[in-house]
Amino acid sequence: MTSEVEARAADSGAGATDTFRQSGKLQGEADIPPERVNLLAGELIKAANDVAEKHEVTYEEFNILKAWLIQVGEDGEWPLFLDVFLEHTVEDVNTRHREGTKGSIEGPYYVPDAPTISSPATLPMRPDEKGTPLTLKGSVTSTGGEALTDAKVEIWLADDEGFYSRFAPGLPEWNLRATVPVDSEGNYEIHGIKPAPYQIPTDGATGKLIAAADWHAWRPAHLHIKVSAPGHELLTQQLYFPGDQHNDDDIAAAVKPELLLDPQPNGEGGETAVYDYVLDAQA
Ligand code: MBD
Ligand code: FE
Repeated sequence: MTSEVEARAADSGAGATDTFRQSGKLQGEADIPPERVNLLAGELIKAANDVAEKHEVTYEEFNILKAWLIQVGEDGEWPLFLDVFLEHTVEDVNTRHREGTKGSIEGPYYVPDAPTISSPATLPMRPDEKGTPLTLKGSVTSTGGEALTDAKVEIWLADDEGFYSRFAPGLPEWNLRATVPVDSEGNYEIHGIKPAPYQIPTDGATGKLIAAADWHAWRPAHLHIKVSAPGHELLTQQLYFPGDQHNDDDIAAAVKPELLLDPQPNGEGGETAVYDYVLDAQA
């Protein structure tokens, strides 16, 4: 069934492009002053020229680069490519000032407004959803230690085969996605599954580069989370599992030691992990 899997991976790339276009992320940001564009675009182009000079790039290599750049766009994989290879640095420089919980990259597969489910929440899942049951629970507080009782936790997970709902056909619309408001004490509890290690789509242009360079396409198993509360900075984050073979060589370089869970067996075949969030107040 290789062709079915390939079709689904390619759909994920194109879906991420549509999702980005509809996300509203460009509003108010389309007006970067010329000095700044000159600085950033100028240095980026200079860096590319320096590589061409240093390694004496051939016309064959130059033309393969052109064809590949065209293909990334045709496959709808610019969000995928940029989120995998660049977002970690952008995330890092934009959250350095924080005292609260560490964040990580959003990646290409977030969708806002997932159904609200009150805590303790069970994620929308198929009756035969594969994967070890996982409960994630904890508190949401300010850096001053007060419970943030109007916080909400959004979560989105790939299924056991590495597919995200809304980006791969054949999955229920909101499978493994939810918005969970904390309870009256500022605590949350979410029941879902432990995702599997994840391979980014290998059949598109991004995968072609990875194969051509003899890299690997793996990310460690991860949970995607956003935690928000009025008056506080939005936390976009991922959580990981100790011992995952790819924690130290994530293709997206998005693992931090503070983001490793410590899940414990719950005695019923599943696991429970506690993770407490601390949000910085908005400046
Ligand atoms: C993912 O699931 C992901 O989290 C990132 C960062 C890139 C591609 C797929
Ligand atoms: Fe992901």
